Parts: sequence; structure tokens; C-alpha cells
Amino acid sequence: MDKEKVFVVMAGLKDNTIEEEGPEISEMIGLVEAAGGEVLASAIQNRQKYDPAYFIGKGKAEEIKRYINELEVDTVVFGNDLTGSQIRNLEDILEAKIVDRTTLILDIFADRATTGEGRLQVKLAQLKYRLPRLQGFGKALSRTGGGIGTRGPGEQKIETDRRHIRREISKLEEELDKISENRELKRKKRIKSEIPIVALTGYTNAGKSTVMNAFLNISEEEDINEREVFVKDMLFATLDTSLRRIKLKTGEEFILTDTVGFVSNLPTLLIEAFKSTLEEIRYADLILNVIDLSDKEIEHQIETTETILNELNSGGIPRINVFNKKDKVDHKAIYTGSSENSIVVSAIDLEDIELLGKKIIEKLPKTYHDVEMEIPFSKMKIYDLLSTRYPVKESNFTEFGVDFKTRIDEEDYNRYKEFIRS
Ligand SMILES: Nc1nc2c(ncn2[C@@H]2O[C@H](COP(=O)(O)OP(=O)(O)OP(=O)(O)O)[C@@H](O)[C@H]2O)c(=O)[nH]1
Ligand SMILES: [Mg+2]
Repeated sequence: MDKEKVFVVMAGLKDNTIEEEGPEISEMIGLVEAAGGEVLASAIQNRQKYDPAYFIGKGKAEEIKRYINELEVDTVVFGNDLTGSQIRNLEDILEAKIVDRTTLILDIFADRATTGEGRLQVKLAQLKYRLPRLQGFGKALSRTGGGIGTRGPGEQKIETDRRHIRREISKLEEELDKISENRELKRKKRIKSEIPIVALTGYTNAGKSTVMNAFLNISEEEDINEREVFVKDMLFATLDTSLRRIKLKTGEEFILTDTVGFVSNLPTLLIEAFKSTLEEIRYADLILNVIDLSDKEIEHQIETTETILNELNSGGIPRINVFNKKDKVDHKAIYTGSSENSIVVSAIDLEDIELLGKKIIEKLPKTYHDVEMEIPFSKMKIYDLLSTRYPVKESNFTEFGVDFKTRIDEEDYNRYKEFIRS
């Protein structure tokens, strides 16, 4: 099938301008491609304020109309969000399908969502976004019937009845609440199990899922094939959260979570819809923030990720910045901040992942285990050492040695496993 031909339009404001070939435009091109379209050309306009009727200037719209006639464009994608009446007015002038930024991103998500929860979340976000824009979308989308901007899980046609949509929204919210309660229960169970949680975050396509799979590869567990997660060179390959238990050779364990990637101006509705998915990040003991070193727009990538991590209130969680894909760049050009909180790796190099594993253990708040131990008389030195290091309770001498309860850290737990009775 031929790719949908797209013209990208983006507007900036005087104190927040857009450049002709700047990072915002290349991000938009990536998003259009992720939605299955092909960008033929783009236009930008920096304005004092956005035009209430046409978003960009009417003159600019007319100029764009001439280009799109020439190029035989199917769809005009705006890199900003539009109101219902702006969509309608632009459609009248441009005589093409108009898709705005949030609609485009939701469309990609609709295409990618595989699990029940992901699909419900996307559908909810789509309906909420459409509700105040029905007039605009109703007309714009019925014109071409299909393609970018029209995808939705389990949806045949764009629903235009307000009451019906509202009912649908409450139904979806109820269903999602139930799933979220269930998730909460599971989370409590995990917290009780005392295994620390490490969350992967970062820009989409930075390599989060690749890091996850690399850890599975060096993990002591078997049957990793079944447990590997999906990796692909595309935006938003991952939409759902996966949790995997990782056990390092040295015995330390943690749960690693992989979740949806970030993109700049991630629509608020989408953050809201994916709240319970993104919440995994807030409950983490440590964040592994993956950054793609080979990205030409690395500063934009870092800025975006920082903004979203702030919005998720994750400031208090210890963090390691993982600068990834070092195999794709000239080392001399790398700037990665302080080495205390960052590491430069290639996720496809398992030695690098081992080093990252070490760093994770260093950074993780120490975990303690309540244990009952029995140490034979021949190893009394160990008892002496442990009793100076930790408070010892209920110690009793038996005919074999000493029997006691205490609370020890992960390292000693692994070191003296043979003496632990429970
Ligand atoms: N050369 C190189 N490629 C890598 C490295 N790490 C990941 N990649 C590639 O980068 C692409 C994206 O990797 P993913 O792991 O899917 O990225 P992600 O962050 O999970 O992306 P989303 O799930 O889409 O948000 C894939 O084609 C990987 O093979 C690396 O260290 N070096
Ligand atoms: Mg992924």
C-alpha cells in the first residue's frame, strides 16, 4: 500500500520559536513515519500569538494550500494541538485531512497497544480528546475515511454522538479502575517481598527494552526466551509495562520494569491515561534513565525526559543516567555529566551491562532481611562479626552452636546463606 502523503505544519511563539530544521520538526517527522505516513514537506511559522480561527495566519494557510496541491498531499499534520473550530476552518481552506499532534500520537498508540489495559487506556484518551472537538473531527475525518488519525482499538467509525461518548468514557474509566486496583494489590505484594524495584525510563527508542533483555541475558534465570521483551527501531515499540526478576551472578536480585517511552509534549491526556502504567516509576527504588547518545537531538531528548520525570514527581528517587549506544558514536564527543550518577554503555555489549548491574547494586538503598540463623561452634568468628554488625535477638546456645534471630543486609544474607534457617 502507498504511504499516506503528509505535509507537516508547526507554529511557534515569539519567545518559544521553532526553527526550520530544528528538533521539533525532526521529532514530528519521526512521529508521522511511526504512524505509517511519509513527510513530503514542512512549513513553520513563528507568531506573536496563535490565531484563534486558523491557528496559523490565514495568509500562511493559503500559501500552504498551493504547496499541497502541487505535492498531492493527503493529510496535513500539525505539530501543535488544535481546537475543533480551527480544524474545521483549516480543512475548509486546505481541503485535506487535518490531524493535530495529540491525535497523531494517540493514533500511533492505538496501533501499538496490544494488551487489554493498553487498548482501554488509548481508547479512553481518544474519546476524551475528541469530545470537545467533535465538530471539527467529524467533518475532517469523514472526508477520507481511514488512515492517520482514524485508528482506534475496536472502533469501526468515529463516534459523533456526545451522549454516547460520555457513557463510553465512564464505562472505560470503571474498567480501568478495576485493573488499577489489581495492580495496586500486586505492587503491595512486591513491596512486601523486599526485592527492590528498578524502573527503566527514557525517550522512545533510546534502548530501554534492549537493556531489559540484556539483563535477562546475564541473569541467573533460565527460559529467557519467553521472558524477552519486544525491541524495534521505531517510536513507541513498548506501550505496556513488563516486570522481570533479575538475579545477578553475585546473588543480588531486583525487579526491572520496562514501560512506555517519552516524547516531547507528551499529551497530558496520554500521561493521564497511562497514569497507572507510569506510576510504576514512582514506586521504584531506583530509576535507570536511558539516553540515546547517538541521537542528533540529544539535548532535546534530555530536556524532554527531565520535564516528564519531574511531572511524575520522581525527583526523590535515586537515579542512574545510562548513556546508551556508545558503539554508534565517536567517544571524544561524549558529554555525560558526573560519573557518580551516570554510565556510558552499549546495551548490546553484555560486559557493559554487568558493569551497570554493579552500579545498580551500589546505588540501591540497602535491603535487609529478617533471619533466623544457626552458627556452629567451629565458626564462632562469624557469630562475633554479625553480632557486632547487627542487633542480635533471642540467642541460645545449643549442642551444635548458637541459634539467634537478627536482621542482616543483602550482602551478608548472600554470604552467610548456609547458616540461615529461615
Ligand atoms: N547500535 C546500538 N543499537 C541499540 C543499542 N541499544 C538499543 N539499540 C537499538 O535501538 C532500537 C530501539 O531499541 P529499544 O530497546 O526498542 O528502545 P526503547 O527505548 O525500548 O523504545 P520504545 O519502546 O519504542 O520506547 C533497536 O533497534 C535496538 O536494537 C546499542 O547499544 N547500540
Ligand atoms: Mg521498548
